[in-house]
Amino acid sequence: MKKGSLKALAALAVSATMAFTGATGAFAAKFKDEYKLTINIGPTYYWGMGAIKFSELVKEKTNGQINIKPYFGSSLMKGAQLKSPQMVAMGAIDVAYESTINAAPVIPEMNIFSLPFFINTYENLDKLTEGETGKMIFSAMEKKGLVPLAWAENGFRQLTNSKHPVKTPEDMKGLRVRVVGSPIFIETFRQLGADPVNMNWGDATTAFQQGVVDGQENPVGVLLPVQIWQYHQYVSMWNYLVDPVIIYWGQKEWAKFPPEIQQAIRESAVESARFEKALCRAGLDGDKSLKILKDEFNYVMEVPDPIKYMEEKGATFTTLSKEDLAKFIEATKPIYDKWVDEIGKDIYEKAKADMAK
Ligand code: X2X
Repeated sequence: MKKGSLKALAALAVSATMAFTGATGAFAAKFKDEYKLTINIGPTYYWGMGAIKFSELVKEKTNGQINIKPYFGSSLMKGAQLKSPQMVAMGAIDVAYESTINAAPVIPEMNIFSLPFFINTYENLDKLTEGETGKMIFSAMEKKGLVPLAWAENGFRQLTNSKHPVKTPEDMKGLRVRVVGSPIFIETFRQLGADPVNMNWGDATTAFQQGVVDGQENPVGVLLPVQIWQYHQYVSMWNYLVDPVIIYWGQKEWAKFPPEIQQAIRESAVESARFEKALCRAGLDGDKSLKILKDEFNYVMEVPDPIKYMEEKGATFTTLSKEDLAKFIEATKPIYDKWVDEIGKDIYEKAKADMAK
């Protein structure tokens, strides 16, 4: 074959490939090799499994065109867990699978979930995220240069400690508790007479091992992978507040995607969030989430009853009665006096109205 005809053949092959890949072919060259995802915890946490599911679904639904790599333990920010919204808005990180607690310093409306003893049940939480409150948070994110995609979950946060069962505010006195460095947490624990120590999650696990703190607060889905019972025997199931997880992209980068790619990513976020939320709630909401996992995702939980599992490992659970909770509500009133204004009266009223529906 002559040199000229070989060239012609190659040109033909190129144009055939372009015709074959269709409309997206025109964009293909613009996609990055890797889209960086930030997440504060590790891959073995339910929350981490949600991020992995998200990246797998995106790959599948975009025919391999979009490749998301999760960076665990806030490693893109050297562990500085409260920095994700700025980094994503700037475009230094593409996407976050992040807790509302970690984004609240930038989006104060998210502190609505951190008002102590305000939400308390999954039913209330769903009313907020699916209601006017959720819309208001998403629009606040849009104003900060973010594209919110879906609501996932970390969960209702429970108190653990190595000293004694905590049932009333008196039991909190002097307890050295690791909290996230978000101001509402520090103030709430001070208000209860505890000694809060703010620390990134990356340092917290070492602090538990070394006994630098007496306690911490996190949902069951975090207590399991860190095997908290090894350090803290006592667990108070007080559902005092909750952190949803939101999957969000940065607006500038998002605008570069053609609509069908945006659609595929959005669908993947929603589907992964449904899976992740069910993992976090499994065994804590009757058989509802266990059934979602089995029926929709063909997934069988390794730990279908997390409380029983932790008890068998040596944890002692304390459940708070209505009277005990009333004491905590009374003791944390000053937090509302200050924080409702900071979060916004408007969203506070919307949240109450959503829960009353
Ligand atoms: O830092 C925490 O406590 C954690 C892991 O729950 C969050 O990222 C909010």
